[in-house]
Amino acid sequence: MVRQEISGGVAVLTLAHPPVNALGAALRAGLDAALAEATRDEAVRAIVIAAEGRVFVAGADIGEFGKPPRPPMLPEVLARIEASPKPVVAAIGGAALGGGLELALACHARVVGPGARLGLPEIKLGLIPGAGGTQRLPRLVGPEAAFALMLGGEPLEAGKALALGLADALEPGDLVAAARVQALRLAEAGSWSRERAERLDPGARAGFEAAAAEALRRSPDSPNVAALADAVRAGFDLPFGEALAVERARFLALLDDPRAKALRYAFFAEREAARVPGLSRDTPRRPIRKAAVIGAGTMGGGIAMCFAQAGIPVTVIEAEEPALARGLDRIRALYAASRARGSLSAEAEAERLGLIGGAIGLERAGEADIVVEAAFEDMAVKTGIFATLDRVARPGAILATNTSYLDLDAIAAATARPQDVIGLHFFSPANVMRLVEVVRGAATAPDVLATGLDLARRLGKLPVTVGVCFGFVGNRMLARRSAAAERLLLEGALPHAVDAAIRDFGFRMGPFAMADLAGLDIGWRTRKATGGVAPVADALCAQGRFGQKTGRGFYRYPEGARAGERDPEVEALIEAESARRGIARRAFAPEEIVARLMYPMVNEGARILEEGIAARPGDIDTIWLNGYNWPAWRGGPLHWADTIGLAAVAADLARFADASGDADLAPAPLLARLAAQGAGFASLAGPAGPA
Ligand code: 3H9
Repeated sequence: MVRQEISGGVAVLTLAHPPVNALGAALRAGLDAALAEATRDEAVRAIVIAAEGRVFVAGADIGEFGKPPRPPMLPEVLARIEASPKPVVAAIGGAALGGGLELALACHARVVGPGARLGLPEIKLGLIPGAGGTQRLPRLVGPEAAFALMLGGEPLEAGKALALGLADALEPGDLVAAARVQALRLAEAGSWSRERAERLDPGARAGFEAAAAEALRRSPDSPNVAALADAVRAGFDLPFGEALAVERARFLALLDDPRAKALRYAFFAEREAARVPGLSRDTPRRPIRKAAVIGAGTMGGGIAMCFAQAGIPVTVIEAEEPALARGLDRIRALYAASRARGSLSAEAEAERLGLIGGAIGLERAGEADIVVEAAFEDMAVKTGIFATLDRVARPGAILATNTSYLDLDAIAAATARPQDVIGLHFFSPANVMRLVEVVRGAATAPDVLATGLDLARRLGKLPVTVGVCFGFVGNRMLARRSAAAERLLLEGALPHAVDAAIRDFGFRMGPFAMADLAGLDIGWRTRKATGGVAPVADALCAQGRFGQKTGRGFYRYPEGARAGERDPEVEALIEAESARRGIARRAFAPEEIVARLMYPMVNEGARILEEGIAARPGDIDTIWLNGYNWPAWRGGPLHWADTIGLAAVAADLARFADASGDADLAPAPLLARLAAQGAGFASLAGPAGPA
């Protein structure tokens, strides 16, 4: 696990623990032993710690968290490195994250390669650095810069790390050779063991405190932001060793916080979602060199931008010139806005625009290796397009649809090559949202699915494989929430109260504000096509209230208003609708609103699992976390339901079903079974990592 090579007075210790050199117990022990040996060996004057593989060290082994501790603990190993009688230099070629960077910080110098990325991302796992990061980083780069890095959690690239003083040298060539030279230089100068400041510089305190106050103002309820500020503050108030103890205590306390557990669950669920039943590394892939997108609307344009960003030439195809011109103009405007904001350079903008072409007529899709249809959401329109694509697309091309509700198998049946048809359900705005539901049809060939997944990753997306059903995973569950929200309106809640309860739950927006933003006409059209009913939303649409774009929806949006305002007309309409149906209105507490909206979604998730539409609970949670802004620290709807207890969820659902007469609300068989066993969704084949 740790290779040791000694030559020219330098011991190079190479960490070799694939895939990411996570610092599990065995690697910690191996490193500790190798260090002790190198320290004893008189032929060794200096030590280099290097690593095999793309990643230097991804941090502590997250899978060990929550299990009984296995010595040696990382802080002890790092203390021994720091106190080493021989200088230790880290040679960092790839990512050094969390405990990986803390390891490098305990070394006496850091030499990085151009591909190095240095960061302390613990905050994203609901934690703070727990192996000296909150003390060693501020002493190296200053408390304010260190606090900003730990608060953001984003890694620095090599050049920036060098500029900040986090890295001592940037070596584009032989990294280990450069680290050896550096280590010998330190040994000769005898200056590696220079005194570490016992306390942080009091002159830097005001700047740090201002940044800490701002962070707490922005995240008043995040336990780890407060803990991070306290740990850094301890560096001003206490000697190094005592400040380390403060950090460690805060880190260990956070490990048990349910919010941190949910974030760890999500980390592993996301990675588990990459494992798709029936596929393997050996499944062949089809080459994707050119793409075509059918439809220059918001969705089609966003998808085309994803291809351009990945360097894949893409042709946007429309039926008529004005629609194409409008679509291409919209893309240009989005890029111009990014450039104005400073998030896109003029060169990158020109490069991307150079990759996006426009064309009229489906025949122009003939050269593409993949065609993504993003036309109007209507079965006849889609089958018409696919029948034509069948004629014009080159043999072996992947034919993808961006449908969000329609039956992929019916669309595939319009072609003579259903094995080449797949769903790529992007979320809006497609160039921003990370999630893609990759829909596997009954006939989709394994190499087509594998290529679709790879392509989504190439586009910077997070693909999750789903099966065919109305709305797939995300929208099918969302439909339950929308129906429940409508029902609540009729029973006595008002839009602003429902939205407030859902925001307090952790969503950035409530369902009604969200519907106003998306446009109420979208759901209206779908309901008309599918026989769905939403009494309040339908009545609003009948009055031309389509949401923000018409200035009126569930809320009203006076000229210049940033958020919607309560609208007495809407509230009167809702009350009239209740009266018409003979429903006695009553008040709802926020907890009841949450249960009424979320439990039916959880129930639908159970049905989705039972039908095999999603392979595992973690896939469903990954979809909700990345496509619907489910609050990350609640770990996704099914993980959240587990934290409540499925027996309680099932009992409430049974009550809702009785009270409403809606049999769909009764606990799904899988949910009822798990509840009866006292088990949770986690007991099903779930994410590999522990919670
Ligand atoms: C920490 O360090 C706390 C300390 O302050 C205090 C300690 C006392 N542990 O992401 P990938 C697995 S907290 C265990 O697909 P990539 C991952 O599950 C930690 N496993 O690769 C996957 O397994 P599988 C702070 C880990 O190339 C495989 O490695 N560190 C860990 O897209 C490949 O992962 C972080 O938060 C881990 N730490 O990205 C960094 N990391 O193949 C977390 C990865 O079985 N890691 N695995 O599904 C990352 O951000 C990315 O993995 C990385 C590589 C950028 C490194």
